[in-house]
Order: sequence, then C-alpha cells, then structure tokens
Amino acid sequence: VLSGSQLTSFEQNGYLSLAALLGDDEIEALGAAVDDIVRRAGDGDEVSRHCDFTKGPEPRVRKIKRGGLQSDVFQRVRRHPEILSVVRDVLGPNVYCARYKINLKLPGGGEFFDWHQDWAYCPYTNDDLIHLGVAIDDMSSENGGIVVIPGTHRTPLYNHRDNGNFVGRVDEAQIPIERAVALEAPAGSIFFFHIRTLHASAANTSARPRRLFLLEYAAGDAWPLLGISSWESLEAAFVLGSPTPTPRVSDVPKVLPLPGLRGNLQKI
Ligand SMILES: O=C(O)CCC(=O)C(=O)O
Repeated sequence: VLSGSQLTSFEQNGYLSLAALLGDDEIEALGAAVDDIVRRAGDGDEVSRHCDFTKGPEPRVRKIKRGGLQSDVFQRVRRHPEILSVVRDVLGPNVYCARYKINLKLPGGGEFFDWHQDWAYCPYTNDDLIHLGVAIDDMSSENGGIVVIPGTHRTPLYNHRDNGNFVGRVDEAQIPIERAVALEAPAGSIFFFHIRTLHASAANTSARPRRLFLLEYAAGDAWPLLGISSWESLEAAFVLGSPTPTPRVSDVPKVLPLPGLRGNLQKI
C-alpha cells in the first residue's frame, strides 16, 4: 500500500501521515464508544479503573488504557485490514501490538505532553517499531495535536534524565524547536512515527475535542529489554504472523528508564 516515496520519506523523517483510512461509520462508532466510556467513568462505573483523569477540582478522563478497550469496536481498529497493510509494509510479516490507549483532550483542556522519545521508556532489541495514531476528531495544533521533530529517530538518544533519575522528558533547551512539524490529521486518517522520533503535544485551547487512538506496533522479533510478562500474552498481542523465541538484536541505543520512573507521562 505504501509507495516507495512514502517509505523513503518515513525512513528520512521518522513520521508519515496518510489520508483517511477509516470510513465515517467506523470513526463514528469509535467516537461513540469513547464517549460512552467517558460518561460511564464520570458516573463512577467500574470502567473508571481503566482510565486516567486530569488533576484539579473537575477531573476529566485523559486516557483510556488497554483494559478499557477490549470491546470489538476498538479491537477491530487494532486489527483493521487497511492499518495492517500499512504496518506490514513498514515492519514486515510478523507484528504485535501490545500497547494501545486512547488519549483525550476535551475542549478547553487536556494536559500537554512534554518532549520525549517513546524508546526512552521502553527500549527493545531492535528498533522496528512505530507509534500509530488514528484521529477520531480532526487533529491540529489548536486542539493539542502531536508535534514531531523530523529526523530525530536517527540521532543519538536524547537525555531523559535529571540528576541521574529517569524523568521521561527532554529538557526544552535541548529541542531543535525550529524544526518542529505539527501533524495535521483529519478524522479517520492515520499517522505514525518511529519509536525514537521526538514528539510532544500542547494543551487543547480550542472548543473542539481531540480524541486519539494510539497504538504501538512492533516487529515480531523486537523484544522489550524490560521483559515480557508471559509467552501467552506476547502471542495474544500478535496481529500479523507469529512470535519467535529468537529476538533480533541490532545496534540500537540501550538505556533503561531506571532508576525512577518519575515522568509526568503515564505510559500504557
Ligand atoms: O496524546 C498525545 O498528545 C501524546 C501522547 C504521547 O506522546 C505518547 O503517548 O507517547
């Protein structure tokens, strides 16, 4: 599905945006399911244990974690044939998706995300991994869209430490901000970036929601250096092909997020 020039662009820049891949009905169903979870979580339903909330006097759902996304409407997207065709082109015939979540920035709020590289939180034996976003609403810089720095997937890993502790964010002074690109994604479109591409997002200052389904897809032979919980859970995460007990080990930066995970990002 991806053209040679799209693949080259991803190789060089570390991100790629694609036109609408999901139909209006699929996006509507996804949006309705998200809103239903948000409403139930607000009413104290047990789904709230799978949600993170903003701080302050009126907490609002800012994230729905994997446990809250087990119904068909979300699982269909995770294994969506059009998305898997893209993923296969980038990562090969064996792929798993163990981490996924929905990040919400409701109108006039939503928290910002500091600059970071996902890799810093969870390095693997090789770096054939992407973080893929499915825009449920039109995403732009006004409603807290994601901003990337092209090419940073090929530079040395940025420092995510302060005083020797892992803090999950890069000091702003280190960011080549003049090269930042805001990802614009109409509802139903997808974008993805390499696991080491430096990215951030601002608060939502608009009157529009920003609901974003974020999924991490990994080549089947990329093993997390922090370990897996079980072979069965790894197997269950496969969306293409099957797992191998033989990880592929490449020359990638290996720094563990230790000691201390004290970033303001709560990962999946
Ligand atoms: O939802 C967002 O705006 C950013 C999320 C993010 O950067 C991440 O999960 O790594």
